[in-house]
Amino acid sequence: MPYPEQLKKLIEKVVSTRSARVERKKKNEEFPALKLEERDPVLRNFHPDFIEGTRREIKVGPSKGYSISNEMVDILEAKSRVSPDLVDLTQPDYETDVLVIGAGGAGTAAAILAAENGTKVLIATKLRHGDANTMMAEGGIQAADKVGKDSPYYHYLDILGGGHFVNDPELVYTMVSNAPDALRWLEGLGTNFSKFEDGRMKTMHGGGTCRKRMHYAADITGAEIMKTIRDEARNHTDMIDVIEFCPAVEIVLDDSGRCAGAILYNLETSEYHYVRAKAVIIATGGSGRLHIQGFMTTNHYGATADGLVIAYRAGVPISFLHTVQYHPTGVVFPEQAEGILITEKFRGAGANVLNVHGEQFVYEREPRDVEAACIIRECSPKGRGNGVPTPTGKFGVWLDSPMIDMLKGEGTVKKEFPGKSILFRRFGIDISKEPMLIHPTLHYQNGGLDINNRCETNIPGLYAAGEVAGGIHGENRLMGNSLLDVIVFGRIAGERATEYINGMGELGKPGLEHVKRYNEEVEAANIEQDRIAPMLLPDYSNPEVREKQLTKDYFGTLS
Ligand code: MEZ
Repeated sequence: MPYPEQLKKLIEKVVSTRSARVERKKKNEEFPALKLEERDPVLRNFHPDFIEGTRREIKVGPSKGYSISNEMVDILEAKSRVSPDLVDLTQPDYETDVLVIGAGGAGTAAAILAAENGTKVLIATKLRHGDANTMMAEGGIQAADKVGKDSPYYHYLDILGGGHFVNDPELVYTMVSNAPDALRWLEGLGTNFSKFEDGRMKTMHGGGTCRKRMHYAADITGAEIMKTIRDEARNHTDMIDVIEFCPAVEIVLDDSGRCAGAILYNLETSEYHYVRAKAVIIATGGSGRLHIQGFMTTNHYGATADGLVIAYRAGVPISFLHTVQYHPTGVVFPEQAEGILITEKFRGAGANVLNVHGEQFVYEREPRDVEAACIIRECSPKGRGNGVPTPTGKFGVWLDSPMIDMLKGEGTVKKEFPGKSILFRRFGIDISKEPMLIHPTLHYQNGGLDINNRCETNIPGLYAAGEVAGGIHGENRLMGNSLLDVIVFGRIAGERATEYINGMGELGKPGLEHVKRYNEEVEAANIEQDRIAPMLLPDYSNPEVREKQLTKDYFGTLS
């Protein structure tokens, strides 16, 4: 659907301020960024994490008493899909050395490294190999690889600053110091990064970065990386098997508390299978499909926190889940594309964010949480009330993509942003000529399972990597550090799991005693509910979910 007349009229205001804004940008006269002390009040008043009544303490499990989003508590306090006494674990349906649960970036990188180290791997995934948030990542992957101009040291400081200085320093150190190697590994496997004619990789700034270190493949970086590593994994036919449409629904532990595999649920046959494995790597990604606070999301349909639920039930503590990442720029019009990511790379390339009057109100490269809070403040009647009304009664602000061609030359938008150009063209909108209407969208689970820098959890033989793990990004992740996270920690998990199985001896008797205990704890806590988790897929036939998604007034929630 092209822009209707009332929006076209409002776009004229954007056009009227554009030339002056472009001239200022050419002279490096940037809109002032918020000072550190100015960020906090905006976050407290307008970031969804701070809305009262949206969190509660979890009453059961290893992190009992921790206050996180209601939607997350709902699934963590739910009961198992299986009746532990009825499951026969004497005859495994599959046997392997390492079971990798999840087939996005982290799981696939883990599988490749385990296989290269001589380990038999089974990847089990809920949907198809590559159906994951990695595939949908757009803007890039950070790595401080420009000797003399950048260093992992600056990368480290940026991550800590973006994460409000509460990140796990060991994890950050591990990620930034492995980043240049991770990038070389991807390139060596054939990832087609955008390059200059002389072969140097193109790089860009992201929000909160002090150096240009965002490497990218146009605006489809995640798809390019995922395609490359998926091909690589599938070429290890002798070492890696993949079973699709089989999500894991419980971890299995042996009688000495070590990980002994998992129970899978076959979505096609409705059967349960026991996979006996000497080690398990959880790489199930995030939780955007919980639609926390009714927010639209950038996430793929399988992002329902399954790995988090089963590892928590098995006894792995969680952290940093009290913060959630809302990507500042999700599509809010056309409605059919609601929630879809519009990469931060647009702002990295110079596109301003503008209110209904065509005025800039925020520096476009603030860290994500600050940028999102400023946009919500601009839209909210309790804030500045300068949002652009959409035909269905929502509000957004403009992302002025046509500026990019004026700054960097005609044709840049089409060349650098082919994914988004094609998407909007389907609706009759040319984003090199007209701005996009955006609003923050639920994007990333900042926290997750506790791991150390070897990707070990507190359960011997149980590893976690990627979005399911917490600590690396503190309370707010910066752009381009999630593709990096999945590759660095995926590779580490694969190597460490191999090391572990080589020295572990024989597995003991497998069981689901922990599930029984968890169910009893839920009952003893008088939690009134009949929820079952992992939820596996969001239920859009449920009016409660539909209502939240389609009709909830975010600004009402905020007030
Ligand atoms: O890391 C991300 O979330 C990312 C690169 C997103 C984007 O804006 O493109």
